[in-house]
Amino acid sequence: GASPVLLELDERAGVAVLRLQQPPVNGLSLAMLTELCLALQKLEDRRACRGLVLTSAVPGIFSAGLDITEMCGRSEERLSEFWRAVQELWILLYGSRLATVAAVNGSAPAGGCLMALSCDYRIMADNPKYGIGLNETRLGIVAPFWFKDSLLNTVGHRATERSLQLGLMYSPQEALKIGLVDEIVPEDKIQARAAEVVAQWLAIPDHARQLSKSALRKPVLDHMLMHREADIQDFVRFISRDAIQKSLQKYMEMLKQKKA
Ligand code: CO8
Repeated sequence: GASPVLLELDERAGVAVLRLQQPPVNGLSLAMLTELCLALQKLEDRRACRGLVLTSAVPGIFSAGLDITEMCGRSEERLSEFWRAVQELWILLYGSRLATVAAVNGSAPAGGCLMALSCDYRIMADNPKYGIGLNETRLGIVAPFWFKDSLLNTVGHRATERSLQLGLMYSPQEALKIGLVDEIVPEDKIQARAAEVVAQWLAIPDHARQLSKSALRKPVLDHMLMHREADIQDFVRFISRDAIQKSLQKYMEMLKQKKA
């Protein structure tokens, strides 16, 4: 089928637009993660590219986060491979040399929210139907430490405590209020606004902006890199538990019923 990652580079502006296109909900399967990492690495290696807008080509959905079926009834080997790919996506995006802007033009639960949090700036479409947040506890699972750190370093300790324990999904207005997104704009203006913002960030000399970014993010990245293998083992052990498998199955059934 068509590629799940649409990539467009404006050489003159030095800005790439990456659109997620994996219907119905831009779920992050292993295949999708692999494509996404390849695209990001390609941009990272392209001297002509200095900025990135990350957005969705699926109406109403930024990304539903990790593809839950990747965590149901899989072998340990497959789960490890999947989790390594999730880590890789975060490492590339959180540590990118590019100025990155998330144009959140739809719902962004869990892994979707993490992708947005990994960017330098978040713009969300002002549609009260959309939600953003780390809702892991609602599935009976737990956001890993680097998901937690990404949120903590964006919204602070108190908001993170409530947010993670309750698995809160925020409307655009609420997300703006706690600083989970930086601005909200009418839905039809979001791509134009993202281009404006990325241009603002690119007006700063790259080396100075990059060193400032790295000063804030390197400790968080180093912490993950140091514990990467243990984090994979923890994930595999946790997700393989019977009780967790049951909980994920229940959540998937709830998603399907909601539809009927
Ligand atoms: N994975 C797999 N399938 C999904 C997912 C998903 N994350 N989300 C939705 N789907 C499926 C639905 O089951 C449905 O399938 P079908 O057509 O076969 O019935 C189809 O996609 C369309 O979904 P909806 O009908 O629900 O579409 P809507 O447009 O009404 O709603 C939403 C879209 C808002 C995205 C909604 O689908 C939703 O809330 N989905 C759940 C998202 C979610 O909770 N994601 C969490 C994933 S976990 C994660 O990312 C981090 C895990 C960290 C692991 C740590 C362990 C230690």
